[in-house]
Formats: sequence, C-alpha cells, structure tokens
Amino acid sequence: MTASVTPTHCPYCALQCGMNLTPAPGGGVEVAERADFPVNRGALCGKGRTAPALLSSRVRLTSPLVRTGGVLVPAGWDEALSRVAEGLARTRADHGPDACGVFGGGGLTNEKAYALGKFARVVLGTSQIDYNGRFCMSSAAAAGVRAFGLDRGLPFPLEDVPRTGCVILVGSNLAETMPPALRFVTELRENGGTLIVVDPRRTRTAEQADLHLAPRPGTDLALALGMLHLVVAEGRTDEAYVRDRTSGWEEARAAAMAHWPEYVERITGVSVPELRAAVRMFCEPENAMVLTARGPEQQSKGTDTVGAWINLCLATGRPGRPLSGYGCLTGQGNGQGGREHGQKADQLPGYRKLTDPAARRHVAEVWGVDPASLPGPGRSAYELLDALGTDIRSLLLTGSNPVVSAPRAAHVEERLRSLDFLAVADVVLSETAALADVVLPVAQWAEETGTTTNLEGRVLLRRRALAPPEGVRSDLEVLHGLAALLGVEKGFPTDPEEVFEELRRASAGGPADYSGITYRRLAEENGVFWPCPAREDPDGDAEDTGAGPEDRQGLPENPRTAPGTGGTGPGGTSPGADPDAPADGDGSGGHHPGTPRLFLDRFATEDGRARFVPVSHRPAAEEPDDEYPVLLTTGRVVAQYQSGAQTRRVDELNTAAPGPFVEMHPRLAARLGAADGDAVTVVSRRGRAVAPARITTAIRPDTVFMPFHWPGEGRANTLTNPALDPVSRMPEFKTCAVRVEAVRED
Ligand SMILES: Nc1nc2c(c(=O)[nH]1)N[C@H]1C(S)=C(S)[C@@H](COP(=O)(O)OP(=O)(O)OC[C@H]3O[C@@H](n4cnc5c(=O)[nH]c(N)nc54)[C@H](O)[C@@H]3O)O[C@H]1N2
Ligand SMILES: Nc1nc2c(c(=O)[nH]1)N[C@H]1C(S)=C(S)[C@@H](COP(=O)(O)OP(=O)(O)OC[C@H]3O[C@@H](n4cnc5c(=O)[nH]c(N)nc54)[C@H](O)[C@@H]3O)O[C@H]1N2
Ligand code: SF4
Ligand SMILES: [Mo]
Repeated sequence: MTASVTPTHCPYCALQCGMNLTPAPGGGVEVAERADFPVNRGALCGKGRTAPALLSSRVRLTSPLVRTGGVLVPAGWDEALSRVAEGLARTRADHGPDACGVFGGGGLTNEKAYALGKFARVVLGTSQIDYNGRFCMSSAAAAGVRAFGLDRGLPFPLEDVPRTGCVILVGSNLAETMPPALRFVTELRENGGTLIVVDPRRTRTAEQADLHLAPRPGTDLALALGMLHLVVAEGRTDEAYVRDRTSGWEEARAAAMAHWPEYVERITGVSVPELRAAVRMFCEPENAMVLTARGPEQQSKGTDTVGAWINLCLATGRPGRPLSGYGCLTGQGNGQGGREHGQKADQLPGYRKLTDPAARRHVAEVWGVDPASLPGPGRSAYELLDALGTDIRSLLLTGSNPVVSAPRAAHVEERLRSLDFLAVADVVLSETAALADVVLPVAQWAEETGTTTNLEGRVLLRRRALAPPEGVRSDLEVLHGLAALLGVEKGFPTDPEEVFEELRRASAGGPADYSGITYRRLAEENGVFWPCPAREDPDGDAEDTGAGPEDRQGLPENPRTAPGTGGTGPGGTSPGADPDAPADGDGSGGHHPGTPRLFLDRFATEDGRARFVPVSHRPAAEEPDDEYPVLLTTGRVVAQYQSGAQTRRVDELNTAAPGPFVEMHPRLAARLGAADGDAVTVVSRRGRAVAPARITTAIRPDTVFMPFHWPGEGRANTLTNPALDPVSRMPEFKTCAVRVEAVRED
C-alpha cells in the first residue's frame, strides 16, 4: 500500500463494518473511522475497535508446532507441512479418501472457503467436508431455499429497515451481537414504525421494542402458526398476492388453522391478547419485515420454524415487495459467502449442488478434472465430528474451535482425541489446536487481502494493511504447500486475487453468481451484491469469465439474473437498484450493477412463485421432566466472540466479560437458595457445568441462559443437545432440559 490509510472491514461478525487502518506510532496498525461505508457509517463495537490487539499480541502463534513425545514443540514449516501431508496420505492409503475429514469456518474469506472445498474434493478426494456455518444459519438457509428457491441472508440492504412499517426480530439480540445495526431499528421507530422482539429474555434489544413477546424457548414455530391463524381469522390475508405470487397456500393455511390462539398460548406462554397485538402491528402498515437470527433457527425444528415465519410473511404479501419481506441475520464475518463456495458438505462453488450433474460438469471443467472424480455429499458438521476416530481417521481443521463451540462438546473433544491425526490452522493456540498433532500458524485479516460477503449479500474487499509476522503463512499458502506435497502442483495459487478470478468462473451461471465482480470493482464501490453475472463488456476487458455458452448448457436459466429480476434492470431506476450506487447510468459503468434487492419480479423457484410449506408445531427434542425440570438456552454477550479464541485474548474485552454465568429468574434462584454471584451447577443428560448465578427478572422463570464463549467447567456446550434438524442438520443449541443446583460448600 502506498497510502497510509487502508480501508477495510472488521474481522468478526457478519455486519462486516467498514474501518480504516492507519499505522500505529509504535508499529502495527490502529483503527480509524471509515464513515463512507453505509452499513455502519463509522460506528464500531468494542470487538471491532480492539481487533488490532491480536495482531501484535504475544499469545499469537508465530511458529508451527509439532507434537513430539506427547507435547507440542516449535518446528519449521517444511517439517510441519510434511507431517500433515504424511498424516493425510497414510489415512487415505490405509482407509480410503473418505477417512480424511476437513472442517472449515464461516469466518474464512471466500477465497479460502473456495480453496478448502477444492482441496478436499480434488487433492484428498474426500466427501467428508463441512464447516461451522452448519451451527449458524443453516436452518434459515434451508427454509429460504424451500420457500424462495434461493438463500441469501437479507434479500434487501439493511438501509431498507428504517423505511418499513414494522419489524419483527425473532431471536436476535442485535444490540449485543451487531451493535451498529441497532441504529436501523432505532431509526425505524423514529420514523413511526414499530419493533416487535421475540425472545425468552428481555435483552437490550427487547428493551427497544414496542412489543416484547417472551415465548418458552423452542416454541417459535407454534407462535408463528398462532399469528398466521389470527391473520386468516381476522381476514388479513393478502388474497391477490397469495394468488399471483405463491403456491401451496391451502395446505399451509389448513395447518395454521389447527393452531388455535389458546392452544398456542399454552405452548408458548405468550397470551392471546399479545398475539393479537402482534398481528395488528405487523399487518396494519403497508410494509413489514420479519428478521430471524439464531433463536428460532438453532432448534431441531429450525427449518420448519423459519418456514412458519416465512408463511406469515407470504400470507400477508410481504416478500418480493419493496421495503418488505423475510430475512435472516447471518452471523460470522463471511457467514454468507462461506456457505456459497464449496466448504459445505453438499455443495460446489456458486451455491451449486454437488448432486447436480450439470453443476459437477461446470465446476470440474474449471478445476480441470473429470466430473466423475468429484465425490458426492458428505456428513454435516456434527455428524462429521461424531464420526472422528471411527469412520474418519484424520482431520484438517481451519477456522473453527469446536472444543468450545460444538454441541455435546465433551464428546466432541473425546472424538478429536481419538483421531489418528489432527492438523489445525489457527492464529492462536485454541482449545482445539491444543489437541492437534500439528498446528499451523496463519496470517490474520489485516495481513492479507480477501473478500467476504456480508449479511446483505454484499461482497466486500478486505485489504492487506501490514505484513504478517515472520514464521506465519496464509491459509492459501498452507493449502498450496499441502497440495504440492500430495502431488497436486497446480490449481492452488497463493495470490487471493488469482483464487477469486477462478471463483468467478466457477460461480458463473450458479445461484450465487460472482462472475461480474472483480477486485477492481470492489476497490471502487462499497461492495457489490450478488448475483452479479459478467456482462459483455464494451471495452472487452476484465469480465471474461471463460464460461462459454457450452459451460452453461443443461443449467436451468438462472431466474434471479434474468433481465428485470431483482429490480436491477438497465437504468437502475427500479426500486431494486442500489440507492448508494453512483449515478452514471445504472451505476456500473457497463457492468452488471449487482442485485441489492431480490425477488421483486419473481422468486427463484421454477415457476417464479414462492412456496408455502405446511408446517405444524412439535416439541423440542428434549422437554423438561421431573429429573431435568428447567430449560437451558444459550447465546452471546457483546464483548466476546464465539468460542472466545480471539476475544478472550484481548484485555479490554476480557475485562468487560471475564467469564461464564447462568442467568436465572429470582424465583428460580430462591428455590435453589442461590444468591447473585453464587456458583451453581447446571446438569443435563450430556454433563455438568459450573458458573456463577446472575439473577435478573429479564428471563422467564422456567429458563436459564448461558453464553457459550468459554472452555472449562463453565462451558455451556458440555450441556447442549446435538439433536439435529432433519433438513438443515442444525443442532438444538437453543433448547435442552437441565437441572440447576446450588453448589454447596463442604
Ligand atoms: N458479541 C458477539 N456478537 C456476535 C457473535 C458473538 O459471538 N459475539 N457471533 C456472531 C455470530 S456467528 C452469530 S450467528 C450472531 C448471532 O446473533 P444472535 O442470534 O443475535 O445471538 P444469540 O445470542 O445466539 O441469540 C439471540 C437471542 O436468541 C434468544 N433465544 C434463545 N432461545 C430462543 C428461542 O427458542 N426462541 C427465540 N425467539 N429466541 C431465543 C436468546 O435469548 C438471545 O437473546 O452474532 C454474531 N455477532
Ligand atoms: N451453545 C451454543 N453453541 C454455539 C452457538 C450458540 O448460539 N450456542 N452458536 C454457534 C454458531 S452460530 C457459530 S457460528 C459457532 C462458532 O464457533 P467456532 O466455529 O468455534 O467459531 P470461532 O470461535 O470464531 O472460531 C474460529 C477459530 O478460527 C480462528 N481463525 C480466525 N480467523 C482465521 C483464519 O482466517 N484462518 C484460520 N485458519 N483460522 C482463523 C480463530 O482464532 C478461532 O480459533 O458456534 C456455534 N456454537
Ligand atoms: S458489529 Fe460486528 S463487524 Fe461491526 S465492529 Fe462489531 S464485530 Fe465488527
Ligand atoms: Mo454463527
């Protein structure tokens, strides 16, 4: 970089706040405000503000580690990479390619996620790859595909939120998990709109709401059905929209009519008058939105639950209309892009299906391999972790810390220990890296260039601002080195832009089409929304993706990118065009402008109609009983990120949120005889955890809440239930049955 200011994006959550990095007086970089990025307009939360701390931290890894005589000792890169290649090659020779597993992360850039999926399928030839995004928004993704034919977190930019009439936030604690985004709902209320928050806890987000519904954890499906029942009963259905833009209404309607408000009140604990008030607030304005996050999604019925909220939106004519619709607030920095380019068990780049022969042909051609050589779909994340040490003998893990973050974590930890060989690439010695045979120290966000796709489907460029410390390599360099040692010399470039150029070609014609996006455009624009297919460029430059017409043969026409779809037709005057785009023609200088708003003309289904899916309430996999009478739910606090591997190593954040706790109602605390701050034991069928009680009336008396950011005796995931959603394979992080006991001093 010649300039001393490097505009880039935060390493943490899916908001991908814009920030500037400037040289710090003592070396390294400092965060400075970057007001031009519309998502955060300069605002940052404490995590983003302190992100540079980990770049220069003494606790980060700067040398590979190799297990020798039972302990991890520093080693050179040649030795470390050889050990990894040997470990994987031996497993493959002894047990076949599917005995090699790969586990990725939604924090990895698009380039890394793409290279990792290609590495698994082309170099290892294994079907056994999945990633932590399965634990994140997979239920919303599955429901989105089912209803709309396409999954993109938000089908509209966040800036639409303040201009709608009503927003229902279902199981999102935005105020703590995406603080700068709270502004959008604050502005909504300033503009006269209303906010409904659905959360068993009165969170900082719920405190902002006009109406807070506090259902029992795991009952959002019934709640949404009860609201839909009332919509029908009160004659609030948008008949014309249902007729013209949807299919399957009769079945979905019949299913909802079986959920009487009184029945729903018994299941959820939300009263009939509250249900009626919510329906009125949602239906009366011309425009309204439902946004879900992990609360309703991380359930063993998460896909149906999101489906029920989508049904409510469809019956009232919301999706595919300006300033209206359904969206999912994705979580990780690249939670969106990380699920599009092939680190998912069933997927090829461009959000293509691994089971689709045309998709296999297209991607195999880009990769220069025989389509028949590509393996089929593999196991989902928890199933993959559960198979470690039995069917899967060696694992390459990058960008995740499942010892802390996976459900039934003690079991997962034991499975990791039973592997023949474990390699982990990380920036710090995470709890999972500490179990590895080889640890590979990798570069961090500010030390390398790459793209991410934020929760709006906006593809962004993160730029390198400083060189990584000596002894550290990038994930792309790691994959390049391993591929070469395993006999694949070509196809794993270390330059991120080169990887992105290949990703463009691999994604061309797929649902998540990035072929019209270049690093140059990303550097000039505030991100580009996919789908963004390559156009014939008048100057004949830059946009040749190499995807000739033959490559697309047999692929269904991409309905999102057909002319007029998504409102990005020529001229950019339709409501879909990005209001932030420069005003030259369609704001794209001859390029496809990208697609800020989806579905305005048609949905991405074969017939262009959104599909109602008939769903019915069912109980959680584990309901309270005499032995385990309390519900446990889990989630986040503002100052820690995920497994805490990064944020627990930043002093300021650690001081703000030093350890786990068990949030409980005074009535439950009184029954236990526990005072605020007293250690309590929480016991589930999977194990026990100990942490101080935090007593507050902000939670239901039948429920306790634990954040999951810490390892050790306060690890929430020792308790959680790995019951999986049948469609998305999402584990039930948000509900399990526990017993709470006061810890007695002996
Ligand atoms: N500070 C911080 N920010 C983060 C992260 C982080 O770790 N820390 N992680 C990022 C990632 S990857 C993600 S996925 C997002 C997650 O963002 P959110 O989804 O906002 O986070 P959670 O705290 O997991 O869950 C949100 C709320 O769901 C509620 N809830 C629990 N059970 C239920 C239920 O059954 N129904 C309903 N309706 N609500 C329920 C919880 O009380 C909680 O307040 O945050 C991102 N941002
Ligand atoms: N009980 C409970 N459990 C949960 C959840 C919950 O709500 N409740 N939420 C789930 C959700 S939504 C998520 S997303 C998961 C997340 O949980 P994890 O998958 O554990 O996520 P992180 O803690 O972000 O782990 C990322 C790891 O990769 C490292 N890392 C960061 N950047 C890079 C990079 O560029 N390359 C490499 N190689 N490594 C890097 C970090 O240091 C860290 O060790 O947790 C899930 N677990
Ligand atoms: S809200 Fe998310 S992206 Fe923004 S600064 Fe905080 S962690 Fe980073
Ligand atoms: Mo997540």
